[in-house]
Amino acid sequence: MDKKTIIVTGGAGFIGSNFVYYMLKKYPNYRIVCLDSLTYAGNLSTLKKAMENENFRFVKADIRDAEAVDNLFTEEKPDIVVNFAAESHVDRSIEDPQIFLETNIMGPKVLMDACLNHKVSRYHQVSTDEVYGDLPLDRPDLFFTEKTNLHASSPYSASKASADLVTMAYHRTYGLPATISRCSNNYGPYHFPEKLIPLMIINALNDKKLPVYGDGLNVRDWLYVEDHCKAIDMIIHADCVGEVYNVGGHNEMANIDIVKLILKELGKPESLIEFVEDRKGHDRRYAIDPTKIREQLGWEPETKFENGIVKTIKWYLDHKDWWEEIISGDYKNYYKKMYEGEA
Ligand code: NAD
Ligand code: TDX
Repeated sequence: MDKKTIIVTGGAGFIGSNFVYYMLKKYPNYRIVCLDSLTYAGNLSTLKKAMENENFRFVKADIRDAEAVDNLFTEEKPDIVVNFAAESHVDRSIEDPQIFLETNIMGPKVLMDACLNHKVSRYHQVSTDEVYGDLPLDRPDLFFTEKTNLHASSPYSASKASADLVTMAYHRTYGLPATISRCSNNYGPYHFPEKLIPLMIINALNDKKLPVYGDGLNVRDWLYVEDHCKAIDMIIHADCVGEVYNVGGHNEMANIDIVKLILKELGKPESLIEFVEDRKGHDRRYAIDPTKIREQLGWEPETKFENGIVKTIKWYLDHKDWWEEIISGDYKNYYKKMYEGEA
């Protein structure tokens, strides 16, 4: 395999860091450069092992900072740029959309300008199934395909849908060699504790209440994070400029069932479950049709949910230092405001 340099933005976050490790392992001759501004969601400790690899470089910078981005592109001459950097939590976007619009729309614009200026051969925008809005619970026959209209519900998903439109506009107008992937909900190691699965694992371990929104029947389509990394790897190496790929493994589950499963695995009582006020505009069901990526690129998910969730719970049991440091910091204030009604 030719030597390539890949800039991975947002590589100190959940999926980006998993992607960094996936690529360093799979392509020992690639140079992987992580650009991340280390927001509350970015963690340098997550990249500790990567730092020991001479093919890896970490650069602290903001994707909205055109000068910093341009300088990095001049230094590194990347072949490929994969953009994971984003504000990613729906609840935070409902509290305050501003930073979501700035980071998730203007950030990709800055990166794409740099890709054009430096003739980068691929820009990959990591998007989400949330750009399609939601599906009703009583129509299990319906799935999101790449042709489904964009119909975002939250400020977060609207910002991601906007970035998708801008990416496709750059492809058509300026010939940017771009691709987009729209993946379903990921789970696995290094998932930030504000998200459903890690939040429930950590609260259960601490014998704290497990806050389930609304009736708990909202459905998400869960994919083990490594399977998402594999899909992106396949896309960026395929001859498929201008294409959008949905990524998902047909693993739909109601939130309440996930929460009960976690409690069972940890031997904790269901009395810890607390139904709380619903999320505003809460999407009912997400479900991805992955036919296109399967047929065109041969992608298949490898990890079944029943194995992936056990592996994930074990990871959180084995990596208490990682999450204890997070929940004892600024995150504590977010938690109090979000779940305990404190200003
Ligand atoms: P995350 O919140 O865990 O990580 C985001 C990372 O981006 C952090 O390291 C943060 O420091 C960095 N970042 C934020 N703003 C930045 C900026 N302005 N400049 C540079 N770095 C910045 O997010 P995640 O869950 O890993 O999601 C990664 C990407 O995948 C996002 O684009 C998200 O929309 C998409 N996605 C996530 C999921 C999911 O289930 N988590 C599913 C589909 C798609
Ligand atoms: O405390 C909670 N209680 C609860 O019932 C939290 C945090 C969530 N939920 C529900 C809301 C959702 O129906 O669980 C479901 C999953 O919630 P999140 O983990 O916040 O994920 P979601 O809103 O589905 O969005 C995620 O998947 C798509 C990621 O955060 C996005 O970045 C990605 O694009």
